[in-house]
Amino acid sequence: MSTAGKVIKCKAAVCLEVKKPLSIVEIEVAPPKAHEVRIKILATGICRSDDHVISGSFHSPLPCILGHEAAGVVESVGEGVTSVKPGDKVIPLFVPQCGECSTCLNPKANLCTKNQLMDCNGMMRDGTSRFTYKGKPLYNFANTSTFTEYTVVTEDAVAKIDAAAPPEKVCLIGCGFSTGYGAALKTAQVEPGSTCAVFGLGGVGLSVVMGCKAAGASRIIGVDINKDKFAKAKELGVTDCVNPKDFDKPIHDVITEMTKGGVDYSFEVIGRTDTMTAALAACQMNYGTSVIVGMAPSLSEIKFHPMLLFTGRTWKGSIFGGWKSKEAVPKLVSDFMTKKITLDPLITHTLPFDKINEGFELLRSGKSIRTVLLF
Ligand code: COD
Ligand code: ZN
Repeated sequence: MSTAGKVIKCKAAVCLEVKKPLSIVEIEVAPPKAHEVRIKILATGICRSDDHVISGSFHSPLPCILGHEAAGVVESVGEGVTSVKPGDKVIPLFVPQCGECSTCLNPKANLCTKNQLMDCNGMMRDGTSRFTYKGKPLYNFANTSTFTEYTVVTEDAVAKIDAAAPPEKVCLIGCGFSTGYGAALKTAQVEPGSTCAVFGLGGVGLSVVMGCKAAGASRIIGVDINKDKFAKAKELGVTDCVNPKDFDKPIHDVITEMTKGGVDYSFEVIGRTDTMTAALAACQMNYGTSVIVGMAPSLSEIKFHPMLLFTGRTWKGSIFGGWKSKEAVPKLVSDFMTKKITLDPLITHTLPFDKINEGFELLRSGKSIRTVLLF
């Protein structure tokens, strides 16, 4: 029996309050309105950004449904939707691509002005929610909300992908992989033979490593305070691993000495202001470029000596790897299908959706790179 046009009752993991486990409850998901798409989620990854909301370090209105790294299948579409149809395999996009705004019209930019990352009000664009729990609306997260059996997104926040793509793998293209890989290839545009330093060797940092390697970097220095991350980092292309805890001087001084003046490209993939400045200081003063990939806590500010930039360094940020989401995601999925890119090393755990809180514990304890939840 078709569910199109009807309210769907389904299971979701709801974040009711900060610093508490998610609650697995039954919610109601309204049909998509015009230019919206309702998706049945097949697999979703757990990303550190979701945990930033649970821990309270990143503010998003609650109660909400987190999750932004997923793959699924279109259940139904609202009026006027033309780019996807029921049955299509898709990846929701936490950075939309409307195709019309000043960003979308500029080939150099990807952060569509319709994104909800900066001032997330947790609602659809008409100011209402498609999710209801106990008769009250639930907020969404980052245009996507994938910790639920069904979600509704706008048409510009969903990409159609190869029908044969395995959802339990390609869900990572919805965030972690693309964010890191693109930071190296698109934002920094790492060149063959260059030296790189990657601060933070989680799922996103390792994807930066893969991007640096694909670009032909000759030396990739991996920085992490958890030495258990080093074996996999080396497998993926890191040439030197350094643990800031092993030195009694600042890590940027260590890297500057190792590279006789600093790296060509550094990446901050932790989300801390102190490591953002350290990564900037670790790149070569005349021509080094440092890319901020991690999201710092909502209320944080950075204090740094202007000399770090005055001497010539470039400081950049990168969201979703600089990719124009709706057009890049299907291509990245094709690259996975043709084995140009690999995702398997990033997936350390696969759990049923009901064990989502266990998945978050694995992330917090540093034991997992990516946990993928299956529905
Ligand atoms: N020095 C060195 N390494 C450290 C330090 C430190 N002081 N503190 C932590 N680390 C290491 C940890 O041991 C860990 O290995 C790594 O840093 C962080 O990895 P994870 O697994 O916790 O996190 P990831 O890789 O899943 O995500 C990291 C991001 C920083 C990318 C993420 O937290 C984030 O901020 N994402 C925002 C980017 C974005 O665009 N999000 C949009 C979705 S809403
Ligand atoms: Zn993410």
